[in-house]
Amino acid sequence: RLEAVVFDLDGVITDTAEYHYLAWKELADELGIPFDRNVNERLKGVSRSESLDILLEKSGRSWTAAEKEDLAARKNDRYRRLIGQLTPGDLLPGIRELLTALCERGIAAGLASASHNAPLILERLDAGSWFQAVADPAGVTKGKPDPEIFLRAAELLGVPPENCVGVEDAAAGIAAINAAGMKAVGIGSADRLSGTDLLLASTAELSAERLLALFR
Ligand code: B16
Ligand code: MG
Repeated sequence: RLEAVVFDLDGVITDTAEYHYLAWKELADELGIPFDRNVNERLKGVSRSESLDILLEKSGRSWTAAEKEDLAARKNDRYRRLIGQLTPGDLLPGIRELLTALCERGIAAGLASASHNAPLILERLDAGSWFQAVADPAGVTKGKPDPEIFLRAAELLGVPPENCVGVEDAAAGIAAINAAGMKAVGIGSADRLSGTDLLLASTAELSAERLLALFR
C-alpha cells in the first residue's frame, strides 16, 4: 500500500544543477582548473565535499583539509546567492499537481536530498508545507547510493520503507532507493538509469495514479 512518496530535490522538485554548475565553475576558473558541464554531470546527487574532490582531481596538486573547507564555503556562498533567485515558478513541471494530489489522498511526502541548502530551496519555492519530513543530510553518515537518507525520511514519516515510493534523477539515488526497499521511480533515460520500477522521461509524466499503480 502506498503511504508515502520520498523525493530527491535537485532534478526532481526543481533544477538547481545549473546553479551548482555556475558556482563550481566560478571557483574552478579562479583556481585555473578545467571544469565543464560534463564534469558537472558527475556531481549530481553527490555531496558538496565529494563534489569538490572531483573538481580538484584536475588541479595536479594536493589540498589540505582547511583549504578544502574554505573552497567549499566559497562555492556555497555563491550557490546560496544564486538560489536566492528561485521562485515558485521554478518547481519542475507536474510537481505542484503531484504534491497537491498526494495531499488530497492523504499520502505523505518526504524529502531525501543530499543538499544542506534544501530548507532554503523549499522556502524559495514556497513548497515547504507539502513535506511532512525533510531528512537532514548532516545527520546522515553515508551518502547515496547508501540507503541511509531515504530510510531516515521514511522513519521521520513513520512509514515502513516497503510502503514508500522514492523518486530520483540520479543513478546513485535509484540505487539508494532500491537498497532502502522502496519502489523506485526514475526521472531520465534508460541509458543513465537502471533498476527502476517506473522510468519517466520528465517530471511532467508523474501522477498519483501512476505511483498508486505500482502497488496493484
Ligand atoms: P549542497 P540532491 C544534491 O542534491 C545535488 O544534486 C548535488 O549536486 C549537490 O552537491 C548536493 O545536493 C549537496 O548540495 O552543497 O547544497 O549541500 O540531488 O540530493 O537533491
Ligand atoms: Mg537529484
